[in-house]
Amino acid sequence: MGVEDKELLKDTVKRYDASSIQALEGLEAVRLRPGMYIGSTDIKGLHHLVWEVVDNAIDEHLAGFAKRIDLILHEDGSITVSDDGRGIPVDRHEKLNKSALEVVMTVLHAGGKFDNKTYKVSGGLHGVGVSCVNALSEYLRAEIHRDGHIYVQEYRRGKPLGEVQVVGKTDRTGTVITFKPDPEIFETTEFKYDILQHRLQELAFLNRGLLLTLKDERKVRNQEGKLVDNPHPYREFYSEGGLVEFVQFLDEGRTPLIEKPIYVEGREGDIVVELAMQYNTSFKEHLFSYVNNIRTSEGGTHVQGFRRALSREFQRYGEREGYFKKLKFKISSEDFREGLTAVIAIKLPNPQFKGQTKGELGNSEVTGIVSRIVGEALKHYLEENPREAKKIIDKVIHAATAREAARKARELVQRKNVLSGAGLPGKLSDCSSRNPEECELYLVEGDSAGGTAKQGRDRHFQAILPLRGKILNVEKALEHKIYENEEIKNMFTALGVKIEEKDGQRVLNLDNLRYHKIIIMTDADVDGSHITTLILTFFYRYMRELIEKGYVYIAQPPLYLVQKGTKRQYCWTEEEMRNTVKQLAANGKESSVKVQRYKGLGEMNAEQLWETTMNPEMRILKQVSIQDAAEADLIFSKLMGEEVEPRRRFIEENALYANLDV
Ligand code: 0RA
Repeated sequence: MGVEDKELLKDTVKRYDASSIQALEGLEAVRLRPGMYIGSTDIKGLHHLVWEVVDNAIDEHLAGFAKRIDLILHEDGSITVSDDGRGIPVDRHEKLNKSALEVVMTVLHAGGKFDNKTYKVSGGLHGVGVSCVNALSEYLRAEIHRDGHIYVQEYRRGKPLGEVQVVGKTDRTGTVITFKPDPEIFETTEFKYDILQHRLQELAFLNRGLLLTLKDERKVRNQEGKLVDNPHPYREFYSEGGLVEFVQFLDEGRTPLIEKPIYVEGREGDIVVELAMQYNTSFKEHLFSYVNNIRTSEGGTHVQGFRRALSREFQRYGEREGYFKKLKFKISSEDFREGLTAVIAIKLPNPQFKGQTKGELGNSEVTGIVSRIVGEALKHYLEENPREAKKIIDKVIHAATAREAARKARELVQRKNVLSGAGLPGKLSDCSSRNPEECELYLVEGDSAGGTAKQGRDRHFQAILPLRGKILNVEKALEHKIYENEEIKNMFTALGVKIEEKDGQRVLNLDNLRYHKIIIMTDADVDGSHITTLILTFFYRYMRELIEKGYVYIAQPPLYLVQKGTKRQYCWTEEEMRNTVKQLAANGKESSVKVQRYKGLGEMNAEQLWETTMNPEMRILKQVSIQDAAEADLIFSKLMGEEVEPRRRFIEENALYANLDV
């Protein structure tokens, strides 16, 4: 036993002796209140199990051991996560009379006590320990390769099925964990390829040099419901270039302004800062931030530090070189970020997360550190690359000029609305109530579905605004064009919100907001989800406060109507539909049951639409979180580049993902 291991075990023993009873009850607590440990028991919570194990494996990579992590989705619904790290310690302690492996797998938070992980995440949903995964699995098998031996222990719902066994010899080290999520706990136990794939892709960029693989051995059902081989049996995720490649990936389809992304790496004390940034010819900012590999979709002190450094260094440089002399108005910090695509990833020992969804970094010491590291590097870059610097400054000046034009256009539109009385759009079928708290606005794709919704609604509190075709592509449009767009003008006036400008920053005035539920209702097909994504992107960029306040929802129309005789039942998933067919057929033939698949809202009549999608007693509404919207924005930033080919390919590859079913 190594000195380090001894120390680790001492720690465990201490903890174990002190609170053995509590510890034994620990996993029961996880099963009683799974939401407290993994956030939820829906599809998100289910995948948290996988990320918990993967996070541990990544810690082994960060500690300098694991080079690869392999995921296998098995036919029986279980998943294997294996790595080539050190392997979970297996040493047996005399007093404890338990293997360290068993302690890590069955004692809440023992994993953390064990190795004092430097960048362990606290506060967020990750970092709860592999014992939680064990507690929430119907079955789990841990296989450890260490010191030349293969050790195995199996568990059922967190309880060991036996002792740790030595089952063979090995010449490698690592951990292989196979688990099957417990259907008693989770609403759904089916892992989604797309969720896994996107996160692995992201992790590969965030951890350069780490190989991540995903093998899907499951059969899938085709259109006719037949089992066929998986269309994507195996994929590898690997990035040599890390964040630089991440930025290039995000900007695929956009035209870069400078030759290659600017890359910054630095460290102050325990805090490691990494940044890659590029400017492109678009007009939008795409900034993605991470803390210990976790996306911070609400930003925080690290983002603040970056922005501070960016404005400061470009402002100084531009002034010193006399580039701003001819300008008639002030440059705002927003102007330095137009057309900027950046990824900032920091690592720190005790992150504090705050905000609506804990997606915002709170550690105040981080702002100054990031600002110093990034500022120093940018100053250097500008000195060394005057030609690139000039290109960026030109772009900044252009942005400031466009912002000024947008302000004028916006004020014109907003003034007109005020001047023309109520100014509500002609297409709006308003509700009769004037109490925003009970009022709902349905944003409906297409005039015909809009008509059905108008007939079907409860006009007391439900208003309908049909949107024609695809609303303006916010990603590509110049800001002032946005305010000239009919659909977008209608949304602003129907909602009763105004954009105002304070110190060059846009702020949304919600004082006259007319509805507290804004419900996006589109077809349940690829086009529909595309439009939903588009509308969400718009809200995220121009009316983010509405999402933050929880006012934005997505309607979920049913996918199937199952009928037998006079019995009718709506179904929202394929699984539900199959079960309903079985139920209704009872002992009769399944062919006596009629299944209608709804492709669009247009296939429902007013009564059906009310019954399934609009009636508050019956309907399913998905509240949009800032994370959903940020996700939509990420999808869009790739979807809506300037070149057609990558966009088409991306839509094809992400048709499923784009429905935000995450
Ligand atoms: C406790 C201590 C050490 C590593 C691990 C747990 C560990 C956990 C997992 C979960 C998946 N893969 C893993 N790899 C390692 C430290 C090991 C040592 O000091 O030798």
